[in-house]
Amino acid sequence: MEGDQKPLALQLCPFSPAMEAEIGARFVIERWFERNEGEQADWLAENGARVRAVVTGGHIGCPSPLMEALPELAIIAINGVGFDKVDLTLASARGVAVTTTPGVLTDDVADLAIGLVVALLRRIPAADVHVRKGLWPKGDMALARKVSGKRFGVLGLGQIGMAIARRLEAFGPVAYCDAAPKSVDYAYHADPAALAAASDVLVVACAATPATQGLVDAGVLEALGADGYLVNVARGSVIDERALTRAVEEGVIAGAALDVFAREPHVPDALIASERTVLTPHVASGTVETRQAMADLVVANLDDFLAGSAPRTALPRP
Ligand code: 8YV
Repeated sequence: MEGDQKPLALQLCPFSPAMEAEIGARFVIERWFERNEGEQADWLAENGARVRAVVTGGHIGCPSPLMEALPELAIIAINGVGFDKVDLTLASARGVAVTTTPGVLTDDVADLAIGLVVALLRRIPAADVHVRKGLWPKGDMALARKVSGKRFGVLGLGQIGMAIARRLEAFGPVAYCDAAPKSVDYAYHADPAALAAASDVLVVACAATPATQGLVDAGVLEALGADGYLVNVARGSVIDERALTRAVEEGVIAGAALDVFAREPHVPDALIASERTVLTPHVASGTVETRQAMADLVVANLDDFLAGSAPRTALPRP
């Protein structure tokens, strides 16, 4: 296709060069994230009516005012599984298909969750610093906590939660909390605080929805207790971050390992300063292999759209 015959797409965040090349072979790309607000407004006034696709990350989504400013928008292709930053009702009303990349990142997110559990309890980042900073010859570091034999709680037993639970079985008994019991052998708790009270390590793996907003609150953290650990690979919005920060500072819980935050890329200073935390910058799906698989699925959905078919992993309309 020649440049000016290709449809126009807005790219809302950076992707790998290979993914950008694939999208660029199919669309004229507007690199939206590189423009300031004034430039965006000018560009929209001139070109907004020609935009057919938005390509974005799960952590970015598509702001509703932007969706509303694109009358010919037909598809929002998310490079991720989270769709909490897209108003699906608005998209549906506007006839916009919203696609995600389910399945292909499940293993990576579950693997990172296990890595965070072990890193947190065994204090692997602190141990690394102990060696690197030359502290070892001066003395041993403080003892860590044992992982095997701990009781694990998984908050949200969807595809990712289940993959985490399966891996955790190798370490100790697993229980879970979800909207309703599932046909699994793990102990079920209807209430997050009850799950926290029955867990040494609580792993948050639920989707961010209005129902899960702030689900892990001060009460859940108190129930987890001074010997309890929290791990979050879901979304920052599922946890009351102020309550968590306080709980970490005051020793209400033993520690937290977090890949996601309420206002990324901002991380509260107190969480950064604390020795009770292990922090990663939203990298659960961030491997070469998985990002390639995600890119392939994004492009396959765009190809479906361009061919006039239903995109293969479009979300159901609400
Ligand atoms: C990605 C994610 O970090 O799947 C999601 O919803 O948040 C992550 O996999 C992000 O979407 C990459 O674009």
